[in-house]
Amino acid sequence: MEAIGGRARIAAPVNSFGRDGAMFKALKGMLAGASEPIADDERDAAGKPRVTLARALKHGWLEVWYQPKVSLQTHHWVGAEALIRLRHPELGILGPGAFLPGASEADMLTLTETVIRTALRDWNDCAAVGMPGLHLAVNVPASAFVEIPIARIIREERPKSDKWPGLILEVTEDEIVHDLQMANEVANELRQQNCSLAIDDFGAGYSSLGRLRQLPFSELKIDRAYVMDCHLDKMKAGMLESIIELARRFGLKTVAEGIESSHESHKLQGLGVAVGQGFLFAKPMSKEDLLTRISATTGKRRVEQPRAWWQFGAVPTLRTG
Ligand code: G
Ligand code: MN
Repeated sequence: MEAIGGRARIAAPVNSFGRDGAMFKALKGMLAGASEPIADDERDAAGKPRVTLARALKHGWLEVWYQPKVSLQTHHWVGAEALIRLRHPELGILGPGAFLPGASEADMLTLTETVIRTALRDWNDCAAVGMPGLHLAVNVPASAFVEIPIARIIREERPKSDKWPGLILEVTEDEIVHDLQMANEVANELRQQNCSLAIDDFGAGYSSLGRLRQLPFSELKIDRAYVMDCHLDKMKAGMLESIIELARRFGLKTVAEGIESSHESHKLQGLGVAVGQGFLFAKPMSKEDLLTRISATTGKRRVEQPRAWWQFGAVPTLRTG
């Protein structure tokens, strides 16, 4: 794989930002709720819509939702993970399992770039309702670090406020261990923008512990498989102890994913995990719901700011005070 310097390979996502490009349509749809009718060839024999990422981009059906990450000690929100959802006119809200399998690499890159830009923009709204400390995270396939100028996009589109805590980019461990040099270069560029990498779904794949030490991550997200029933399963608790010890030694913050019960939450807290995410605390929610919930905690009212898609490129002004 080329190092990140290989920016000549910046392809589809940036070019597709043009008037007729996929990015243009994705953003237009996301921001304005635009929708084209579903064509007959987009249905199966029984007339049921066949949903794919390409069609979702074309129709503007994608939305960025957020799932809060909480301090296991205080249960206060400390961050939120951006998760893609598809709002289908006939089928309702769909998760990524329904439309990402089989997607082309170009469409995955368009999606990734759109989510990054959206999360950078959405932080301003979180800050405006009184939660500037909310650390947002996005999921990034390793290929995107080579194909998209992520550091440049962040530099250009990031909120200019000094309260901005940066963006966390979640990458799965097995994807990034293949190219350590690339990962380190990316991490250095990101650090200059106050951003960092997190290992996603840790424990779901396999990676040598020695390798982990060489990787420039600052957060380790423990896979749901280790979390489920960890208060009952001694084997799991033992493995969690090793993972947490490893993270401590390498200076990584631990985040447990998929916490569904208070038993699991207490067990993880006892083992030394600082941050948790899961249905126990909050399910993924639309940005509207996120802002409403933040507003209810901070007491800071939302000021509706309708924003048209063509204003997307502009740096939003930060409302303070
Ligand atoms: O791979 P990653 O951890 O980024 O995926 C997050 C996914 O896990 C999201 O699609 C989200 O809806 C789902 N999820 C989040 N919390 C829980 C949970 O507590 N239980 C279950 N079953 N799924 C969850
Ligand atoms: Mn993730």
